[in-house]
Amino acid sequence: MKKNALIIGLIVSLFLVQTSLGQSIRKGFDEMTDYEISELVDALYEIRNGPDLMNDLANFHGQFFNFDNTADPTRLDLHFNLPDESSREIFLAWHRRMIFEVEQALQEVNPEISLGYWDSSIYQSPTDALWDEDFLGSFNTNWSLGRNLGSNGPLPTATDVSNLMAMNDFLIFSNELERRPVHRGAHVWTGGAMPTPLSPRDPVFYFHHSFVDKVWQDWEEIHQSSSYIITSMLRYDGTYVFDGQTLPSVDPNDITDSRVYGVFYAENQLAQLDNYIVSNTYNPEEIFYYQFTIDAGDNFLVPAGAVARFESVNEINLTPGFEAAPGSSFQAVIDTQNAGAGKIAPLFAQNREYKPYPFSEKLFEPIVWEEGGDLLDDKPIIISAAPNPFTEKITIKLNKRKDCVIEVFNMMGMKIKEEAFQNTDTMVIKNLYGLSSGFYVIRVTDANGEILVVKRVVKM
Ligand SMILES: [Cu+2]
Repeated sequence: MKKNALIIGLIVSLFLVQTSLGQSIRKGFDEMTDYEISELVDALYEIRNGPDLMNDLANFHGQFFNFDNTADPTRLDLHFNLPDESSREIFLAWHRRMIFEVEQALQEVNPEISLGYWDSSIYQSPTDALWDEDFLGSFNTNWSLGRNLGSNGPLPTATDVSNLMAMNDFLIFSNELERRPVHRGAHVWTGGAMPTPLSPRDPVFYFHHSFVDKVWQDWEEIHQSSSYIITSMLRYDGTYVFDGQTLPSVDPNDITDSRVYGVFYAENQLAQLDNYIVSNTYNPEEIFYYQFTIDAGDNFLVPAGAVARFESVNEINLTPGFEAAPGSSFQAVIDTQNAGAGKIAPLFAQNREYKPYPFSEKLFEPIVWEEGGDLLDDKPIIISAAPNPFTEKITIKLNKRKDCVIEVFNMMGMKIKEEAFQNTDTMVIKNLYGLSSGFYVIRVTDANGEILVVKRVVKM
């Protein structure tokens, strides 16, 4: 069911959302070839010449970093909106869209490259290849980033990651991911710009946020229940102009699967490509490059008229469910050039222009990173709202007993139902079969009318 829904979702988003589709296999930095590393490094230098996207993103990120909404509850921001501001939460979706914007700019320099990710639960040494002078090391001096590797840890453990995977509620997962070392760790451990609101100035930000994005994608594969209350995002609300172009409007609920952007994550020398339709909206030729094994099947479609190429140094397996339709142009090739000494990069490295960021002590003031302790405070959280999608009734479980009122709203904001409950952690709302299918919002308030928690659900 999910697969068909995804494909329909992809088709719908092509026509309605009008996001550009890229394509990429993002791999751990440790799995990138010398060719990919040198091309990516060059492209990172290159995209700061001309319209400086990276600086624009850093300034935007700094400007809308985080606001306490008590003064103006409508003011949006990008971070730390949970657990008490769930209706404004966009952390994971916003950063997914933002790193995709950078990846597209990099692919304009070289369509064969993708972002890589830094799994900071494994790679925890300042001497890892990621920090080599010919990888991300050179940016530290050339861009005045002021890194201080390893100074303020801690980086996450493998247990931190697996604990996240076990969480059932999306908003709890998002909150824990953001505040604890899986996200926070790499920011403080790297030092310099990274623990500040201008962190997107450091290229390692994109490697780190690719990892955060992969953790979300892995979680979504298991739980399939990422869901936002908010339907538009800052910068991607259809009004922001960069370099003469108005950026498309993005509903965070349309990008809860990274495949919407043609983004796949490879690990352990395997890239599994599934549930995707090649569209060429962004790239006239979608190139999926991975040094190790590419397995493609399970509803991976290259429709008539579409152009796609798989390229591996080692192995490509086309398994049942893979389809290249008559009239499509599809190639699967083994990259023999790269099997040996490595593809020779058409270097413009010699002509690199270094554009250091103007150092400003004030702008580099570190963020005070909040611990995730909020979840232990007095506010109840929804453990589950099931079934979701629902048909006739829905059962809501809180993590603690409470006197509360449950309200159900439709997406126009009209209240459909209201029921009060005393000293309970399990509430059943019945007689919902008459509702038309679509999205609804469930709001739990306490006896004083204070909003405790809000959750979006789907009527089948
Ligand atoms: Cu951020």
